[in-house]
Amino acid sequence: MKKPKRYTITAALPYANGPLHIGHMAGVYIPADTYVRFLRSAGREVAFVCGSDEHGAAITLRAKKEGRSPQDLVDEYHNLNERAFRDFGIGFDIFHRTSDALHHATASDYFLRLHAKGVFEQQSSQQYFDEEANQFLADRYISGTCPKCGYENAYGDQCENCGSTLSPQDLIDPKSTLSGTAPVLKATSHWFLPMQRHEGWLRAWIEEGMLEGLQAHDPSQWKRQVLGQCKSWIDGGLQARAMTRDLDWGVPVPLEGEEGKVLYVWLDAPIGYISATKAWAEATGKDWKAHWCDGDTKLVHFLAKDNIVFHCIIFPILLREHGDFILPDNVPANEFLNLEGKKISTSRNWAVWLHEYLEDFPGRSDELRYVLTATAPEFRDSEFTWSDFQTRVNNELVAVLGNFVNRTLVLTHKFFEGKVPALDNYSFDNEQAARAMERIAEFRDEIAALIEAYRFKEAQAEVMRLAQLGNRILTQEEPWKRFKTEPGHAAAVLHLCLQITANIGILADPFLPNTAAKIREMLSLGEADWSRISPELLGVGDPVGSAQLLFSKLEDEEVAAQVKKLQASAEPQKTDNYTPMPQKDTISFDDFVKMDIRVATVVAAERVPKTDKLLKLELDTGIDRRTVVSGIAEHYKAEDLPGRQVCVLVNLAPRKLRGIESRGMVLMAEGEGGKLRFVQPEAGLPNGAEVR
Ligand code: B3M
Ligand code: ZN
Repeated sequence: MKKPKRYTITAALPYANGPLHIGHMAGVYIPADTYVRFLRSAGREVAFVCGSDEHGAAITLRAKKEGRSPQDLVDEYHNLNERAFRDFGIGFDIFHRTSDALHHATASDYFLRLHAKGVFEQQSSQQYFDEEANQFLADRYISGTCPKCGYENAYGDQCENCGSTLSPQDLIDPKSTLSGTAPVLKATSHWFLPMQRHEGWLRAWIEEGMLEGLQAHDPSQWKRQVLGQCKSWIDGGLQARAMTRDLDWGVPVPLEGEEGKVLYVWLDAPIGYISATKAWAEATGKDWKAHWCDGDTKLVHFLAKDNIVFHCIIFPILLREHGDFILPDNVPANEFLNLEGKKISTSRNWAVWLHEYLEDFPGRSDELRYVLTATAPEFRDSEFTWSDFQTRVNNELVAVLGNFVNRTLVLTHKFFEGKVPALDNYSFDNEQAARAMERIAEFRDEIAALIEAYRFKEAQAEVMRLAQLGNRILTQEEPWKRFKTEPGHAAAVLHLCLQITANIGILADPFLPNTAAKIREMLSLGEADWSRISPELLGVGDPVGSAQLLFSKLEDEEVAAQVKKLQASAEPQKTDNYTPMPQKDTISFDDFVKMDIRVATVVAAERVPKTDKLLKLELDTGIDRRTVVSGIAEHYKAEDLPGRQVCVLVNLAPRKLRGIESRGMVLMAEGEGGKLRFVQPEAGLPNGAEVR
């Protein structure tokens, strides 16, 4: 693949109806910023664009609830989030907004161009209508039970719990979020994008990277979970999707007779990347078209897994139908970050808000960057806990990186008047020290390759390995002890450690920009420039500044205060009218281990005739295929179960139920009102995995 002339990097536009939290940062914005910082330090031409996503039903909903206009709501959160991003150091070239007139014009023109080309089909459809509120309900105005995971507060377009992309009519027991009543289906007409027409080229583009017979990108560089989600969406059969909505807030449909309708938020929001680039180009004299229409531009979308389909299927169709635009080279989506054992939830106030972190820990944004990169959900959901945060800050940043840099500079002032000493042709005692000089180039190439592959967690770990190598050399060579008898040795060791420190001042820049800048300032190195990385980065006699403290330890009280604050602010989960069963008699461990519980996948499911409660499930237990009869028909639709992973007690004696031999029991949890929910692994596991 030839080297791109320029880069357009987008980060998912955060909805302007709430503050940013660490899940957003770990999932989207830190990875994007890390990648862009690397590109810039490597001298590449980059446009890094983002902005507030200010339309969509969720925003009008919240505005209604708070008795204020949508514009007033988005103004508050656009300003809050823009400030938080800036204070945290996310280096967008522009943080635009979709309520801006330039965006409205760009999105309207875009729609008109597609409409003129006959891309859309006008279809009347049955849309949910709230008779009490007397209005049609867009996806986010409808909540109900997710058919995939049973989560009761799923939205009509997405499930916050399992990340599935839904349509309103998938929901079980749909309710209007305006009036709480069950909505009725009513005819309305909208402009649909017939996505099914695009299956052929989409499949070739996603699975082989081929577009019009040319290799457009390398799918082996795409994350498996991204390819997997796209493939299952395409295999599931692409449907026509409404690209307009009955709403009074958004980009009005620019056609006669369509008053009261706006562009679907997932049509207008991605176009927000283009309007943001236009606004940036206008302000800087750059050429926005080069960044969106030139095949020598590499376009990369950073986002989290619940936005994959919109950026890998819907937006590429819109880009291709328009005809002027390039398609993304990669969409390295992250999974979700959980917090202290639970899903982060804005509605339940279970989150660490970015602006509050910055207030509570001024000047310590690098510490959060570091830990959120070290624990990033790059390939599976991951976990943030305050105790792990403290451990990593104290045992890695303070004890390794901070300690190494501090000792190196202090010893240079103590023994060599604060100047880089000569590296005589001294042979070091240990091979690591001798090899360290040539290994600096290896670290550079390894870290660059990992960043280019969007594997930021591993890339950052490599930077820390270099600091650990430096620490080990100091500890093993003990220059402070041998200075008197072997000044040449001490000079060589400190020369080497200063070169390592200087190179870390560049290598760490994508991950720890403030820390890296402090190191470069202490060594008068100027801006981070990847091409300058070398074992001779510093010259003999160069001045070495006095050691600045890079990190300070996190105290137990600081962390305890955060955990207390989190628990105090969290909304109690709606279990107030639920009284759990009393605990059963104590059993021995031996009793427990007699049970053999395995992870299994539902292969098929059907109602047991003439019963209300029974479903007949066909399970792949990893050991075998077997039938289990389960009393869940009042809680799940059979057709929604194939593909779901469940936990099964496999060594339960077989029983005949309505003439069917049932071999095992699917584990269910019973909630308030006797509601049954599957007990399932929190992420995919092989069938047969033992539960213990
Ligand atoms: N506003 C973010 C979300 O789904 C959504 C991204 C739009 S990027 C064009 O939370
Ligand atoms: Zn779900």
